[in-house]
Amino acid sequence: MSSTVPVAKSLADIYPSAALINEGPRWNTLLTTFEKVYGHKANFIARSPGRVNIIGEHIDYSLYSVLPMAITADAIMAVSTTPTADGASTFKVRIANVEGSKFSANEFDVPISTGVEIDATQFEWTNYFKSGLRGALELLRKKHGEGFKASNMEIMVDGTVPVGGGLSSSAAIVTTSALAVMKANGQDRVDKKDLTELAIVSERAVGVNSGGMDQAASVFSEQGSALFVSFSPLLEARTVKMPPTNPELCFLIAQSFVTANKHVTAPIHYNLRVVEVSLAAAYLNAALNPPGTQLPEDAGPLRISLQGFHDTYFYYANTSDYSAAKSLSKEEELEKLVEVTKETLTQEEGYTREEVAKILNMTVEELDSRFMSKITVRAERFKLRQRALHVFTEALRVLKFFTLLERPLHTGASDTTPFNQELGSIMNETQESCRVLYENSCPENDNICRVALLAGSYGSRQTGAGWGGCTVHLVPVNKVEDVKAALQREYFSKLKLTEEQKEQAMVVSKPAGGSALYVVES
Ligand code: NG1
Ligand code: MG
Repeated sequence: MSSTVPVAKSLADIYPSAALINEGPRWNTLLTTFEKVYGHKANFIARSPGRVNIIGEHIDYSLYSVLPMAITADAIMAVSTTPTADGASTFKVRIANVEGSKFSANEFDVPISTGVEIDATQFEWTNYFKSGLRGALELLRKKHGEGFKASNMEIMVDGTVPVGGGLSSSAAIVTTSALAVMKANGQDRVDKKDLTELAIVSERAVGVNSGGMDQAASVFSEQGSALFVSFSPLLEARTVKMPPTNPELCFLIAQSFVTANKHVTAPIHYNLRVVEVSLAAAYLNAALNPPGTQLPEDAGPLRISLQGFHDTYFYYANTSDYSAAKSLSKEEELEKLVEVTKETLTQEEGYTREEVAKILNMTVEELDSRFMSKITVRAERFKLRQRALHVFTEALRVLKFFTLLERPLHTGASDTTPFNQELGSIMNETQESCRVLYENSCPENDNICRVALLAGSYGSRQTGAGWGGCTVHLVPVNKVEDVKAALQREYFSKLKLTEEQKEQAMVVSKPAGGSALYVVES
């Protein structure tokens, strides 16, 4: 896998062939709109896609591996640059959107030394650009030191990832923005890992304390493959091909049209889960590791993760057990962690601040300041048992799914139905775990999954953060029409959808490529 963002020669390098018929005209419109608005040609286009997560939900911020794939829908930005005068302390950004009536144009001056201010309390579409810009500037200043001179930028944006739909429109636009700023400032070879890491940190600055799955999927994906992403000990991504099956499989993506506004609900949904799993890690550490064990500081939002506990637990496992622990596979370790979690975190009803503080040997004020000052949450009780059980079992499901894809046992079989069913049932278990243990599903998503399974899907689950958003279904190609018809009849026909929503409601997406640059011929 190349380590720098590729420069595409043609759109066929980026999109699956079926998508080219729409994407060609769309890229042309981007360039002609750019010229109409700014009166000259763009120099280059930056592009990063949305993603669908195949398996591994809500475990990236606990630093467990996940398995997403990039989709065709993406953000594209046409850009032209001009140098700033010698000694200038600011540079100018003009930014507009092809859908000018929905997203109004904006321009602002950026202080080179401090970057741009972002008001995260205002929901403004250019905030995502600004957050990518800020991250990229930081990296550029680090690379070039004080003498760094930034260029003025003129930008035209077009995005096709539905907003609030669980397909990560935010990561698509933040990574595209950061990539555009890097390229505009002379970085022709942008390191994928640098880009991913800066996009993760940048996106946290706009309000949600996410893991790094979306940004990694957006940057690293390659056409035709899913992506196995690991976060610990270091960020790593490798492509995974779907093995040939009979019947052939595809992923159907179905929207629920329940919009999860993460920025508003974060204190009771997403960010609360981030806090809960860190509390669970701290609790298990205090209860099970030798007294005084510090969990390793890691790259998770709260710098303490269940993966960190996992590592120390098997490292310290009583000396008598140690050699046994050493010989366990990753799968066996996770099974063991499920067992000890059940024995240790026994309170189904959750834990109060007082209860957690007590075992951590700190005051409630100290607990608040350590875990809840950076991230605001609203809760009386923290369901540590359920959340930790979801994370450990989900991490195990990812490994099982990945192993099946890498080593399909059916080589040569004329009918792979049992194999297909096995993949599907792992996805179904994820949905059940999200519904019951992580409590991030919603009745609409449960219903969509039920209908799809009855109509012939092997595996159905919500994908992404949940509480609405989007679902993904592993469907044999010869059943796609049946599943679509059933969903149409039982779900979509009961909603009042706009024409645009009708188009987005159900999509079969082949894995697309990740971030790319395209240089416009002058
Ligand atoms: P969505 O909301 O689908 O973009 C979020 C997080 C991911 C991951 C999933 C749950 C952001 C930007 N992304 O995805 O990192 O934690 O939820 O698996 O919040
Ligand atoms: Mg998002």
